[in-house]
Amino acid sequence: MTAVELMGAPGSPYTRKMLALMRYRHIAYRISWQSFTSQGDINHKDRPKPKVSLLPTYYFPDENGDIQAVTDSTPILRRFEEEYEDRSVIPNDAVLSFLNWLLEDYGDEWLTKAMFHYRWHYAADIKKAGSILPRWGNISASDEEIEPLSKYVSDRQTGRLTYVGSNEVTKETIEGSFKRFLTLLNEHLQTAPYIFGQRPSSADFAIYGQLTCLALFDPTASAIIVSEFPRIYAWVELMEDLSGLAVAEDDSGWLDASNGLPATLRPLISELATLYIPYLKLNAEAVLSGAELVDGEVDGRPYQQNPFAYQAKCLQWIGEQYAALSDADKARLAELTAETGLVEALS
Ligand SMILES: N[C@@H](CCC(=O)N[C@@H](CS)C(=O)NCC(=O)O)C(=O)O
Repeated sequence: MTAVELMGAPGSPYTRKMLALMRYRHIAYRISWQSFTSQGDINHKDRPKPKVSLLPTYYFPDENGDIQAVTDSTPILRRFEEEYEDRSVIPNDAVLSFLNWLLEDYGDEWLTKAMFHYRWHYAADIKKAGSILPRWGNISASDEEIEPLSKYVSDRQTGRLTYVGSNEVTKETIEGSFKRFLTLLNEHLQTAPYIFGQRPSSADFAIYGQLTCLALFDPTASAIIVSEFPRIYAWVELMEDLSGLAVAEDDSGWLDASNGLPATLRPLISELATLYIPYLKLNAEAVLSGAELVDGEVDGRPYQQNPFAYQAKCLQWIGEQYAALSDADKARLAELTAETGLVEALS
């Protein structure tokens, strides 16, 4: 089978999500690394540009064989589910699949706030990222060539902090919820190697992607994880290459929810109910009303950021996924997640 082609960067959490996913799924790929230029164009000169320039960018042939640039890991991951049969990352139980969707989205859209915040808020992290990021795509460039690119990338990314919502108002919310998430994941990993049992799901890959930055690269966050949550550091290293993991061909290995959810999974679902979905709603209200600022409360603290249209879409997709559940599955979801507040938050 011909290899899938993409462009990405080792410092991009979504690139790492997809590389690890493709390794696990035995999807052959060919990657070219994003090369920073002082013009700031992250696209390949000889390749079509995607509608929104994001990493990773995939280059897929359309029905006429013309190459199209495609971004957004969530639908691309599901496209692979259609195209490749073995080693699926979506639980076959519709209720678990829905919870997996939510946790994947939480990883992609909320944990990324911690990722961006830790990388571009503290001096040591800015310095490291500024010196390493431009080198990944230009490994043989001289130090003199890299220097202006370091400044360019640091200025550009710190300037984007307002976009992800890292600022003095939200700092404690982002850091506090991140440490709480680490505590909960650390508990849960003591019951199983992956979120939904004995095989990795798309939620594991999404969370792993953000943690490649937070655990392995950015010094402030990494120091917290190494000293307080060594299990999570170890988990991230294991997730990186699961190409050799043996998984049952009969789709077994997903957790069995017939007797309820593991006690350690429920508090992670509560995070969705009390923090992530309320945040998405607040953002969507601002987007829909054309407000200049998302301004409200998240996690019991004041919260402000620029409205983010993409994340209003995320909320809409969650609603569609929920609506697509059968009545019986909706009832089972309510029963399995009782007292987490999830179903109430979805209404
Ligand atoms: N939802 C997208 C997000 C991808 C994304 O935001 N990528 C970041 C890098 S980690 C990016 O390319 N940013 C480009 C920019 O900041 O201009 C996905 O899942 O792929």
